Amino acid sequence: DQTIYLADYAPVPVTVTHVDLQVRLDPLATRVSSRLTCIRQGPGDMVLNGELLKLRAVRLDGEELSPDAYSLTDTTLTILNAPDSFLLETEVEIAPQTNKALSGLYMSNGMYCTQCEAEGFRRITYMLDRPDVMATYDVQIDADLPVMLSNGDETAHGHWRDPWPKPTYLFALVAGDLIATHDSFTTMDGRDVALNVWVRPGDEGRTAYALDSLKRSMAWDEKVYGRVYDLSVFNIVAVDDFNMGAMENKGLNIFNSKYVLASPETATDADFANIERIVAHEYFHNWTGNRITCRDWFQLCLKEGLTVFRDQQFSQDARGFATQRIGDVLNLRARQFREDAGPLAHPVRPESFVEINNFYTATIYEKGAELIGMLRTLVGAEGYAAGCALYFERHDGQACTIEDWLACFEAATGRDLTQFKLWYTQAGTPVVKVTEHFNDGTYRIDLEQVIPDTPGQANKKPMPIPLAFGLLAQDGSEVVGTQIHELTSETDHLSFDLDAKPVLSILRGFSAPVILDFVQPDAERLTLLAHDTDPFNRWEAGRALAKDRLMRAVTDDADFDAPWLDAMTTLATDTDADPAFRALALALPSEDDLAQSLHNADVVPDPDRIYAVRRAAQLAMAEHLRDDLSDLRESNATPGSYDPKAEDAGKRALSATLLRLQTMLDGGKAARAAYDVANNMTDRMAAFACLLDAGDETVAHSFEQDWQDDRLVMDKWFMAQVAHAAPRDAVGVADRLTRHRDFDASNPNRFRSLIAGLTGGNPAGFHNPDGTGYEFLASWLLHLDKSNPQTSARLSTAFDGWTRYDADRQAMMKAQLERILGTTGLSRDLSEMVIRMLK
Ligand code: HT7
Ligand code: ZN
Repeated sequence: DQTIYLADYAPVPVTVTHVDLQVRLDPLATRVSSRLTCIRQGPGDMVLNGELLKLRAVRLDGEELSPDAYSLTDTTLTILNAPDSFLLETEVEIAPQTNKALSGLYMSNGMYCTQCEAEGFRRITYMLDRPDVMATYDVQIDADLPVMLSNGDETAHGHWRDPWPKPTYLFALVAGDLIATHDSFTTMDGRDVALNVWVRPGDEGRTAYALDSLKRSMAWDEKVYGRVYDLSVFNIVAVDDFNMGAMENKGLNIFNSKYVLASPETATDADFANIERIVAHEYFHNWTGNRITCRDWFQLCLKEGLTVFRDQQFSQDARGFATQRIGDVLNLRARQFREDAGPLAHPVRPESFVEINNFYTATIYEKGAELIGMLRTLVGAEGYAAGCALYFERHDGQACTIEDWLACFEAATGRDLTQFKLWYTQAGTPVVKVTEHFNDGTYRIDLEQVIPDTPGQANKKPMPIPLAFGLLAQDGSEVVGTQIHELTSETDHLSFDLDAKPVLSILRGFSAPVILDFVQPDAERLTLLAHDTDPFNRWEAGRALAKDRLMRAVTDDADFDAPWLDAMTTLATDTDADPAFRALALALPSEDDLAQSLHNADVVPDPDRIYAVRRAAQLAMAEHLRDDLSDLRESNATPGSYDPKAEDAGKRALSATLLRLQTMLDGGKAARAAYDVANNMTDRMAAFACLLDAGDETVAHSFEQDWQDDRLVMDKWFMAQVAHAAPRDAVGVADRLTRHRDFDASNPNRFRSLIAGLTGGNPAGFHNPDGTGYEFLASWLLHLDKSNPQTSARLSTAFDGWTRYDADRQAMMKAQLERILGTTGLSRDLSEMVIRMLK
């Protein structure tokens, strides 16, 4: 059994305090010479990690080690009977060019780069590759290359010194023919920091937004958290072949080029927003993750949940609270609620894992962030600031646990957080049932919390749930402003003396990551939609109305009623409201959201029916708005040159929503006109998607002619064609595109675009009743698993909802999961995922 348990944590008997590395770069025979300063802390042998390394020499205090003084396996080098303090030297050889897993040292477009989180450093040299071993580093890169970067400050060309002790996972090295855009930032204590964004020659015209986002992040972290940058240089490098979004290596962040490069012609508003958010996220890790890191990988949410919370706060300040919060909640529900409801559910702090790379999940990140938000609500903004200040002071330079984090808030606020800790240990999304009673001037709300069983966990304890709520009169005026009620027991109630039954606005701002079970009359939801002072709940009321209608259309063939369509029209035409908000309010729940909601209501979801009903709802909306659509789009135009600012992005989002409705009516006429005049990628992609939806047979070809030399734009092309194919054609389109000359499965962005275009972008296509979608996915996962298990395992989660569906689909998905599991040579990554999904 390869399972690793939190309960088995033990500190290392011998630690490393300094790492001296010399790296002689060569595509097939890179030489890594390492000198580790080692100090004994307790009894036991020193077991170093190492994978795919050719060991050429091992010396202790300058003496070649005799074969009986150490032992070697495929994954370890054990130094037997090590002294109390010593210098351990090893020389190894590695082949970065053949590394297609993109973990350790690898090559991308002729450039050398590294990815060490979580356990990539062991593919570079022998080391204690775990986060509680923190060391300073001296790195010398030997190669005839113009740019050679590592962590810390440069002392000579290719020589780097990082004075801040760090775990191996934050090590980075980059070398190649790169070009930088430079800027600088003066810290609040008056130090100048050089800022560089390094890209492939030719891409330097697309770095301005990333640099600007970096400077704004640095200023924000000083102002809001009092965190100041601590080196004289901050480097960002854009890499085309990258498994995830970006990596917070100390002073040398490495990014997927998709989250650095942007120009109006090539990047959409969503791309700009992602760049801003991810640049901020990685920068914020400098304190929450790097200066204070995790004791072990079970504590991953300590850095990730907190840093996501911080990047969400930053984006709210940059882009507006309401729209950012709605977007974050949509993302949480789509990814984390789905995960929490299926076979892959796990606590925010898991207790065991086989492959840590499988735990970079929405639960650790996004639910982890919600826990920080709830903690802030419970202790108040001042208590939160005091707890954070104590955390930074008490734990700087340490590798910590969730207990350390919570203890700071207990000490700073005097609040007992024992029950709150259950949020970290119990998986599953709590359901809060709300019932109302009004009698003789007394208004009463009954509350009940139910936490569902999840794999390996049953009979859970009640958790503290902060419920922000307010009360409105039936005319929409507010009678009770926002209050926080802490639901700490299984059942509870609230009472108010009132003359008339109010309209309840509960879970304002989405104050806790729970599912509300609250049947509220349509009239009250319409009141909330029109008048609630809490913008999140205004949106939520509209969402609930839409979802009810779509669900009833699926189950009972119900019509889309005039009062609802009138409300949607009012929203669309309300020029006083923020366009971004109107776009969000007009968007219908996704097909996957509806499938999960139907499943929760004990209805077996039919993907084809859901697809058809959503389109029918759009058509009904379009017909209701028919006379206004063109004028509305015109009044939300953003003439002049493109500006990525939130205000303009909101108008473009609304305009795209309206164009989709127009396309339902005119078969693509307006979209064709919009496509032809588009001067930016946001408008172009919106029109392109509409044209594909309308079955236009020429636009894909002309788009390709225009953009075939731009790899990031071509990712969009691959994805959109699959996502917007008619469901019955989607697998065929995806299959055809895998034979396109530009399809390269070894590039994760390209692979993900095509596969996720089907599994996430076209659910009715993926769930084609003939099972070809399942077979297609399984075959490609098996193909990729041979070279890049991390990405293959990540994309396998498309199967995690398999038990929701009808018996035929279940059988076909199960058969594919079993086919994968029965394949010899399967990676630990993919096999763990499939085993968990089949349990
Ligand atoms: N801390 C990083 C997570 C990560 C990662 C990034 C790129 C490639 C592989 C990776 N494995 C883990 C990114 C972050 O959360 O900021
Ligand atoms: Zn992170």
